[in-house]
Amino acid sequence: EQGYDHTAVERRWQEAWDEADAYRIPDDAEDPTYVLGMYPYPSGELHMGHVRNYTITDAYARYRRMRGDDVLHPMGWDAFGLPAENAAKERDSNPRDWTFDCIETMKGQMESMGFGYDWDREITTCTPEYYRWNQWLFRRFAEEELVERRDADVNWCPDCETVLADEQVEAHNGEELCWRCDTPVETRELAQWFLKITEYADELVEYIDELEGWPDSVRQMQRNWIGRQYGTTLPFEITGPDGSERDYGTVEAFTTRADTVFGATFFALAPDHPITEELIETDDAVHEFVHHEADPDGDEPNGVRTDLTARNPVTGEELPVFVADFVLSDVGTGALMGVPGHDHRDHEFASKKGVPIEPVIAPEPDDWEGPETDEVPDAPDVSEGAFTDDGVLVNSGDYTGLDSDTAREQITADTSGAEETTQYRLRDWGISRQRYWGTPIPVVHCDDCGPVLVPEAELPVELPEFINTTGNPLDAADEWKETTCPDCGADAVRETDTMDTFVDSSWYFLRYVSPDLTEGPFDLERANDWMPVDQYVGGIEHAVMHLLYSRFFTKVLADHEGLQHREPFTNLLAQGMVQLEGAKMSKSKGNVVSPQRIVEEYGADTARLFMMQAAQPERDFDWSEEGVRSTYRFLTRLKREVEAFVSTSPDGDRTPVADYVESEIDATIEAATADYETLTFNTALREAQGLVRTIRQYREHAEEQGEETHAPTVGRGLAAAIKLLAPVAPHLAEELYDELGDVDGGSDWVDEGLLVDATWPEPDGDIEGATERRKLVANTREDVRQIVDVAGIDDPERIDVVVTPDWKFRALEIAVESDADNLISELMGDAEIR
Ligand code: ANZ
Ligand code: ZN
Repeated sequence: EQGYDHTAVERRWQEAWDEADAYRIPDDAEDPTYVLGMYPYPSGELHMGHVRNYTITDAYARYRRMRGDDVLHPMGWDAFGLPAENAAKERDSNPRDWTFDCIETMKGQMESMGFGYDWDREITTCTPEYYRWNQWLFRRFAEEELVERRDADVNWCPDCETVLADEQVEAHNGEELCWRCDTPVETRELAQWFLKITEYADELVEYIDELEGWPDSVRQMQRNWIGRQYGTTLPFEITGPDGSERDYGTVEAFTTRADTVFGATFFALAPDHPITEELIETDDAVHEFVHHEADPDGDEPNGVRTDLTARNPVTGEELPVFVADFVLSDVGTGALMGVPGHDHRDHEFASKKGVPIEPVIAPEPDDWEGPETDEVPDAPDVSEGAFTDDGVLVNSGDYTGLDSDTAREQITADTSGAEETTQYRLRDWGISRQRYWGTPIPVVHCDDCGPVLVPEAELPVELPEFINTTGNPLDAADEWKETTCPDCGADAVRETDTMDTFVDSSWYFLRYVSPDLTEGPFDLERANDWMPVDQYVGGIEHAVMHLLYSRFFTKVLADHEGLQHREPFTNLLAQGMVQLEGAKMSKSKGNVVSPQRIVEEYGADTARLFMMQAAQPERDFDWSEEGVRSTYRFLTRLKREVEAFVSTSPDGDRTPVADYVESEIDATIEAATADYETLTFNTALREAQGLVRTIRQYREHAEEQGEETHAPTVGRGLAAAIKLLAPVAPHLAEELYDELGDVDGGSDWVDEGLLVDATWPEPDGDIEGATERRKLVANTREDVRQIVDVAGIDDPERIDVVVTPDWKFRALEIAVESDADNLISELMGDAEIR
């Protein structure tokens, strides 16, 4: 089967859109619909994931534009990051050249896909024009006390003598190795810069409830990431062995289950708790455990008993103190009370260490009416496993008989030193990266003044030339490093850490509103008008970090820079993966399908249409070459249908069948429009294709009857189908729309000008009628029998099995309604009945 010259068609219309400046959005637009795809990392070439992501935003942007909205649909480059630095080291070139080469390639590919961006708003984060505003924002955050410098662990390669980013550490058989020399990586403490996102933890978790345009899964992932928990901190007095002079005082332990305090049978400290660090010096077993045995990432809890005891503040009992690797130093207080009867991990640990396991919570009986009227239930058997639900307290002194909720409150209130505490899993965001290709952190270190912010007037602190060394090239850039203190003028050195690239992406959506502004990161008034992003689309892998950091930045800018929006993204679509034989496409698996090849062989329209048709955008789907070919055949057939219409200029009457086709047009428009509103492209496209089929059947039917079709019906129908396809297959749609205008009467169904600027089709007739009629379609043999009955056909037994809901039956129904006897027999005569 011959195809069509997709290359010529696509080139022609890309040029026409360019010439017409079709996607430019003027600065004075009032409140454009903001449609945004997550900007790509310029890694070399577009992959299918990009193509899917950007087809979704492009289709939606084109749809909104045809609905009459101003649309802001920009694109840019997340251009800093380690791969560029690695590539530069390998090739002995520099990250900048590599990055800009990649950008050029990918931009060309985007243009060949027909993505309609306002390229005047392009941003590239590795340019000083962009990253100076990262530095400016760092200053602003510092001024608002949202920046902190503190020690944190980093990966250190003793052989290369350099800090390694997490991505430069490779796991091999349980060992963490340096990516370049395979030396086992050590941990070192270094002063690092943090953004205090925890200050916003409450607001970040509470606003999740309002994000109704986000997928539930992403909302839940953010809630879990923030991990807010209500609980109690209880003070445990720690005592050394008999004769010990050392006074350890009290250590607080955080618990969400104060109701289980009577079941506490041990106490445990984190391997890097200050008391543990003291014990390492004096207690060989603790030393051995911390340095050689502790495995916080392991499946099993491990620990060692110390010679300390901890006094339970509620019962007065003395508990053995362990150092245990499942106690995390940065959670709660770095110490916990162990309740093996009611916590799985504690149970496993106690079983291993021979610590007693005692039940203090019983499942609440169904008819439980409270301690005043009922016997306290029996304690459960917890010897084989913990009972972890809330319930009724047993073996718990005066609290016995209370339910867990009440007990938690009372125990917290009654115990001196106990306090209600809210605990978060969220940590402050460490943004220091010991590498070159990122935004220099705008700080100077002075022996006298300490770390000093680089003054605003001296921004940007530009990256020096790249130096190919083993470590951080900025450390080796002596001339660049040596400077003077902005405060006292003494000799000083620059901070050589650069920022995490997630800083760049935390506010890039604001930069698009005024990409060339030199007075600030974004034009406030315009940002207030244009934000938030109405529809954001990207990969689920960004569900937490990028999307959480962006929310954090937006809130800080709302509090301190006058931004009138507290959330950046109203609607979020997390697109599914494009797979091959059920597996994610990846170079290592060798199952990558190149978008470029598909565009060359079948054209961008086919690639786009196939993807949007294959599945709902949120779903994963399998790439299928057969599916691609069948999409291509559909477009080819559509082109033929339009050409057949244009070349024959039919002149038939408006028959009942034409009426039926008219009502199909209306019903299709209504259904497809509703689908476009919710970005359910696959069903919208099925509608459009169904309409094309109906029109073809109408023509074939007329030919069989030796009649001609009604031109205004076919013209309107084809125009509608083309418009419904236009957001997804814009090039061929534009071509056919152009051809459709050339036929006699063309101006009745085609507007002047380009299709990108045309208006979305509207139903003509009584739309409710059309949709209703569609519901009445003869779906089953019974339906047809009824229709035939009403029509008074003599021999209903002729109908054995009814074919699928073919248009002829719908037409038949209309014929029946309008008593069109001739049509009825005509239709019945050649209906596909076996
Ligand atoms: C006593 C207790 C009894 C706890 C019980 C739980 C169940 P989850 O488990 O996610 O709800 N915890 C406290 N500090 C910790 C630390 N630094 N490292 C590891 N675990 C720590 O989180 C709350 C529980 O985590 C706390 O409540 C504490 O164990 C443990 F039947 O205290 B629980
Ligand atoms: Zn100084």
